Amino acid sequence: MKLFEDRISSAVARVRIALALKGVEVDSVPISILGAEARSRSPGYLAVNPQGLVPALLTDDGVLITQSLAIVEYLDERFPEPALLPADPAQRALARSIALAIASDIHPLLPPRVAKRLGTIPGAQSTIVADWNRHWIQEGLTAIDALLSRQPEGQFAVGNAPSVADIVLFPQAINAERAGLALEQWPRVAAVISALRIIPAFAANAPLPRI
Ligand SMILES: N[C@@H](CCC(=O)N[C@@H](CS)C(=O)NCC(=O)O)C(=O)O
Repeated sequence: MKLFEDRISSAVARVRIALALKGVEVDSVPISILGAEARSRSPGYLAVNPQGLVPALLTDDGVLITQSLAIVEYLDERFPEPALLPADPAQRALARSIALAIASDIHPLLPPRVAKRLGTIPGAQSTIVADWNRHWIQEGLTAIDALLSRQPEGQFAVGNAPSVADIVLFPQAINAERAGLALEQWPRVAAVISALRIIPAFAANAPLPRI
């Protein structure tokens, strides 16, 4: 399999963590997403993924899968151990809902294409991108912390094993710290991230810092 990726991407980090948890190796195809020479907007990559986004996974059968959560679920179905979704239907739905609350409602406000557009708004201050990012991460993780607090206290976001909820939460929390937000303000998020930091599949696959 081939993974089209830029290691600064938190959406890529989700797929990388899932691959590492399952012990599956892929060939990496680097696709830079930042700057004027970003390959993600090149005609060659747009022919692969018309959205011009990473990650994208090319299966050994030649099927191109876009969207990190679709890729994670594909990997979970193809390589069932360890399961990335709890067996219990309600827990399974909760894990998906935490993952989607981040992947659909926080992350889409934060990627480079949004920052680029914000920076071109006439009269925008130079701090607009940092302020914008901090605001949406702050609001989003506050809600996630409240959702996690409804769960019985445990090591992980939902249930007693890492799930898709942890896979999506981890990169987002790392980026929150890099944006200058202390995780301690969200006690349940902080506790889950402390547990995940010592799992090699998570620790080795955090999104790389943007230089
Ligand atoms: N919903 C997509 C989001 C993908 C996405 O936004 N990827 C970012 C990196 S985290 C990207 O490729 N950004 C390029 C850009 O914003 O121009 C997924 O989960 O895969």
